[in-house]
Amino acid sequence: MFKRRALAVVGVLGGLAALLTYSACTNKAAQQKKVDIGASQSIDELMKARGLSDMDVEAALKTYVPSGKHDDYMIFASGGHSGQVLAMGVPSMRLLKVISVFTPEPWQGYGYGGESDKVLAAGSQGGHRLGWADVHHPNLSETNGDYDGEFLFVNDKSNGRVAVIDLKDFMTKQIVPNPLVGSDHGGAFVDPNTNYVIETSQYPTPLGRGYAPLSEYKEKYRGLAMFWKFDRKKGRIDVAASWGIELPPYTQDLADAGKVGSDGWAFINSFNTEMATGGTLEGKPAIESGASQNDMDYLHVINWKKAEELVKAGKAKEIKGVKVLPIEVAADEGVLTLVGEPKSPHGCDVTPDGTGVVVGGKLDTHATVYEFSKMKALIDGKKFEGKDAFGIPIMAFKDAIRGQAELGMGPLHTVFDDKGNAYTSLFLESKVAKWSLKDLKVLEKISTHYNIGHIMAAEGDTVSPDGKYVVAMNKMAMDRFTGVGPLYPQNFQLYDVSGEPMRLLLDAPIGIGEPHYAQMIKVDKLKPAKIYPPGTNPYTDAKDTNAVEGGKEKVVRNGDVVDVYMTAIRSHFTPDNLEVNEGDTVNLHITNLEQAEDMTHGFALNMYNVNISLEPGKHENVTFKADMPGVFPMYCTEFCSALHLEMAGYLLVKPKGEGDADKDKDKPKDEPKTPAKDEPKTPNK
Ligand code: K7E
Ligand code: CUA
Repeated sequence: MFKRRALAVVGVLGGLAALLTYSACTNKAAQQKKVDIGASQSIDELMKARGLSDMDVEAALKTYVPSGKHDDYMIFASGGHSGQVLAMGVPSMRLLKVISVFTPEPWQGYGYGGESDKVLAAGSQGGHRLGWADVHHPNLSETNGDYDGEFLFVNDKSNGRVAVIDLKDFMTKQIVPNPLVGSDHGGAFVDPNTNYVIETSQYPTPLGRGYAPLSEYKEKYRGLAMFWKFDRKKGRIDVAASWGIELPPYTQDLADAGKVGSDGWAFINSFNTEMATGGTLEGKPAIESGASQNDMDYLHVINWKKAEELVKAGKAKEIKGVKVLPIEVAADEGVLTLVGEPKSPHGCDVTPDGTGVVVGGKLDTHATVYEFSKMKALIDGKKFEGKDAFGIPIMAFKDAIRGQAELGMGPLHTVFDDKGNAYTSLFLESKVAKWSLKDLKVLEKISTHYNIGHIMAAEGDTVSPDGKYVVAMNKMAMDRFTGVGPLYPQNFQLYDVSGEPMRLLLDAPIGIGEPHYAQMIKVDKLKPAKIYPPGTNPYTDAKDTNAVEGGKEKVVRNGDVVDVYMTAIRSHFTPDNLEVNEGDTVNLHITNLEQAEDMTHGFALNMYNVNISLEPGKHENVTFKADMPGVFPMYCTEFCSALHLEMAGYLLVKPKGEGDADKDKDKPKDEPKTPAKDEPKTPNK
């Protein structure tokens, strides 16, 4: 025990280990008592006092990142129903930022009167402004199959949307609602050069979201694989250049893009090929049992490069303005082919070398590894065992696979390391299974606490995974934490997979939920900005046309529209007092003149629901209708200086009939004021 610990310590913190002068073969207790760590307690005494084992101390040494030191990796994790994305450091598992994506977030001034309102509004579906999202799968942009640290894409399962986050400033720049589907799941996944952000539907609905009774499910309901064209230069999805492939009304699930030799292909697992629609009140089986009748569902194998050509050649039909390749065309042209998947498939992960596709099975004990070259040969040679009800060719299962790995109960998702190993989450067994891609044999298993869903590894789904760390994203936490009521914390568990056996290092409850997928990137690939160039509008990535320079502040009135050109700098706004008339439309153009790191000012206007964040150099445009007369303090919401509390001013909204705010300025000071009630009501100009 002692020897192992000493070695681990040397490995992790060589310097400290040397200082502690551990030795593998001496009398431990006597030696260690001498180790003074500066707080009058030896490590042994500390361990005893805190009830820590050797393994606990090893885990602590492997994850502790001293103040001022930075983590090696960053996790981008789905925030689940919160609609946000979490950025966390590894190995410390410290939460660095909750990136606001689909849901308003006050600290970042996201959705409270500024430019971000337009991003959120663009994410409306069917004219409804949506107040939440169910984020499932964050995906980093890739170049040649490796994370490049430039962009992050996430999907909203509940409302069928995809968002683009720019990692220059960790801000959401675009939300694209899919006008065709009722929900999505597979995606957002990118191809190895991020030509496309791929989004695939989950629960089938009529494409375009029209009405059709459930009795016409087979005829009218459909799935969709959407290929959102990504314009990397602009950093936005080019909606007009995007297109889709119509899919049968099976419930498409996870998806992944091919890489290396399988680049140009995409794979989607599915369930409910029975096309069950429930009807529990009428005594029909629930979808859960209706969808579990067949022994096999279908992996969808898609040649998207070919689909792209066919769309360009005019073979698509338009639904709600989106070009969609019909099932018949996709089936006939070899764009869409099916192959069986055992027992309630879940997960769909392409191996780092692009030769295999790993699919789990929630009610199975195996993960199936499909061999891309075999499937390609079957498709090219048109060797099929039949067609489904929609005329889509089906490959024989046994001819399409490399083999099956017997892993344990309920394998879901799989990630990879740098040594040819795969790590699969076992939901029912609450374990991670490490297995070899070479012979599909299990090497070891380790417990999670509990009911692991997704799993992530350092650079784990790139062409060159790093190994080192694996994180389990658990569905339950049970006995892990101090109670916070019946809704338990969501828990990430960090594992060291650099050697054998795997080691549990740390629990990280995240405060929001329920997260699904995450990706982990080496931090040296990220190049986030520290400040914005003066007057930058982050939503155009350019200097705003209304950007304000110091000394050029002004108020311009045009009828009942008031434009305020304002600056913020420690510790005042200029102008700091505004007077408008009830009913005026007020446009605030605020530039933060600071160019010093971390000198963010906030701008809050109470009662008007205005709250924005002004990072150094940032410009914001806020519009509101001054429909509430009265006096409204406006102030800076970031503690920016010793005189931060003094960074304040007033908005005065003069009630209708009390005279014009501008007109009053010209009146001689000594003119007696007429009480409002005596004045004739005149509309504001
Ligand atoms: Cu398995 Cu939406 Cu990726 Cu959750 S899904 S776990
Ligand atoms: Cu600016 Cu507080």
